[in-house]
Amino acid sequence: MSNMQFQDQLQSYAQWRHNLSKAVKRYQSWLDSLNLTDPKIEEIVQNTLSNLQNDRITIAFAAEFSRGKTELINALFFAETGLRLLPSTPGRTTMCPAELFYDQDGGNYVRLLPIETRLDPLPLIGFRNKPEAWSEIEFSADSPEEMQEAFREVAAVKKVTVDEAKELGLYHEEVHGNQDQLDELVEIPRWRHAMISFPHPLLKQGLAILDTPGLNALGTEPELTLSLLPSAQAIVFVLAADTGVTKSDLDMWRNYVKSFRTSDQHGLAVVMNKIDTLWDDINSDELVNDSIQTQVQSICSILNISEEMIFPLTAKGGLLSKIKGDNRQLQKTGVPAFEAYLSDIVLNKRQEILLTSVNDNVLYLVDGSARVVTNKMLNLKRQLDELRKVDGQSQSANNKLMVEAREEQSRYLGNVDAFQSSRRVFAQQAKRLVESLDPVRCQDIMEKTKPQMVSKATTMGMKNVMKVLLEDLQYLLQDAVDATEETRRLVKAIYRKFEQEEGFEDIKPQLFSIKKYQFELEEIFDEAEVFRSSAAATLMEQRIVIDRFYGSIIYKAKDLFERAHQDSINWASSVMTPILHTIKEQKKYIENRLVVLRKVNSANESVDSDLKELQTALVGLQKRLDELQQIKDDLQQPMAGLDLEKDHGGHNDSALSAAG
Ligand SMILES: Nc1nc2c(ncn2[C@@H]2O[C@H](COP(=O)(O)OP(=O)(O)OP(=O)(O)O)[C@@H](O)[C@H]2O)c(=O)[nH]1
Ligand SMILES: [Mg+2]
Repeated sequence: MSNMQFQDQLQSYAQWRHNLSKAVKRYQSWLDSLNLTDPKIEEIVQNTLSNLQNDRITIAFAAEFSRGKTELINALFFAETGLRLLPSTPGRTTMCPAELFYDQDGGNYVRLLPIETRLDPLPLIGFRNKPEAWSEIEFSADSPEEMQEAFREVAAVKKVTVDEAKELGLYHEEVHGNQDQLDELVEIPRWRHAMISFPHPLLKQGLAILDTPGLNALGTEPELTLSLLPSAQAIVFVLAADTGVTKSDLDMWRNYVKSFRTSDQHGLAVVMNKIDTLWDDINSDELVNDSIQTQVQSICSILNISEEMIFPLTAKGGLLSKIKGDNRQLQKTGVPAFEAYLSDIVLNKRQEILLTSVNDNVLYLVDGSARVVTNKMLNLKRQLDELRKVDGQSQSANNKLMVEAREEQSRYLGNVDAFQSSRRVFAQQAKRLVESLDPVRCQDIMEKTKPQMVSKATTMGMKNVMKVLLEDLQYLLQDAVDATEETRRLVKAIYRKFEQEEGFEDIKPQLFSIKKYQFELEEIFDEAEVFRSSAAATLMEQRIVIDRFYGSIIYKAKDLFERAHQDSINWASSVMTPILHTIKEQKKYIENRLVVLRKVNSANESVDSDLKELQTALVGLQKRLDELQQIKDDLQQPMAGLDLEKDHGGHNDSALSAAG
């Protein structure tokens, strides 16, 4: 597959995403026009929309230094510039993680975060919102040379004393040799992180690429392992045919990459690069292929992965043949086969995730809306039947109906009372739930642990502080879990009461769930634990790293509590809405009924116009229901040209078809 085909696929993916957004927006205005929206619904719809709009597909490249990650990125995505766009040279080259993407409001730039910011306890995520901390280089996207020049900065280094390097946590014996003079100068990266935005067609379609430096930086910049790699949709691990699987390749695989193998959220591929080093003018192609195959088998057994995950190729060869326009040679390089895989896996995964999110969130609401409209229609139909019955009936029969209507009215008033007292009880309980998730409580725990973590520079000491932190946060969340349980029970009881005593049919509360937050907290700590134990030896003398490491966990945990808190507030303000809707509907029904009966009773006024009005209203509602069905169909539309393994049409159509 050529770059063009990948681009085509990305384009139809972008189109599909756009259609999905349009359907969600149509649902939003549909809700508005019927006055059916509330804060919780609005939040879910907005979240889904922003997920769809900000959706980026990130491919991350991770490996030991000099395996050819950057060369592979050049070959895969940027060959049409005719240049080696990102710096790739023998030895260590890429010095800081570099994110390539297209910033819709930002134009063309390389933004660079100075390495000294490592001394600041603010984690990398925090710096994203501090533009003043970054240096910026602008360039013209029409000039590949200017771009190449600007991109060279990701390889920039500077000289500092051993002492300064140690303070930054960047002194490594295996890189710098054994320096016993503290004022000796050593090289360290100039930048901590690079964000590169330019209007490349693939980036404009929502592709983002993460190039990482070799192992060292992974060991010292926890965010790579804690948030950058896990947030990528696909991870590409690169090995080189001329070095085979070395011990440090294996360490890196085990500590940072392997865990993605079993993840549903990520695609993982292993590239065996530099197969050109096995090419040979004397041996036949067949012999060369055999030796490639032998290496592939050996990688399979060492990494314990299946053969279809491995892609033998030459990045350098791919880049050169693309630049020369030599298509035959390009096929031989193995790059096109890998491109095809990337486009399939990335787009499939992304599509699956988005469809699941739409399915779990918006479709649930659509079904609820359908139920509301269906109930309205049933009420109208009842009124219509009644009107037809009373039209032309005897006075006494009508009087009987009038009595019935009044009885129903007092039942309604009873419901209003019952609802109000339930709502009071619920408000008490909801307050307890919302308070249990108050981010201030999380903040208190963090602040309590912080001085302890700074003072404990030994592995054992850190491990204990970490354990205490984890337990405290889990305890906090457990309290919220208990509050959630009680609240759920109460809500269910209230709904049951209205269902059994008042005959409210088919109204279901949306229940607040805390599971996803529990799960997320555990994931944060799992990731932290992997990082902590894998880099333990290095960490011992690197207090800043520890500090930052905790900093990023704390940042994530705080963010989690803030989201859960907001979620509980929105939920509390809207969980009673379905009952309220039904009661309002009941009120409208009774009022209409009384008006009609009075009319019929007083002067022999004709009810023809009322009949017509009801019929028109019914037709109108049926139209709204049809619109909703169309929106639902559009929300479930998979992207053209991609097969999905999973069936996402899980929701049944009962509510929509019932009224049809
Ligand atoms: N023979 C051969 N050399 C390659 C190939 N791919 C990359 N190289 C060379 O390998 C060297 C390292 O490549 P890089 O792309 O800089 O490697 P990297 O993995 O990005 O390394 P760091 O940035 O240091 O982490 C460069 O000199 C490349 O030209 C290939 O397919 N064949
Ligand atoms: Mg590189």
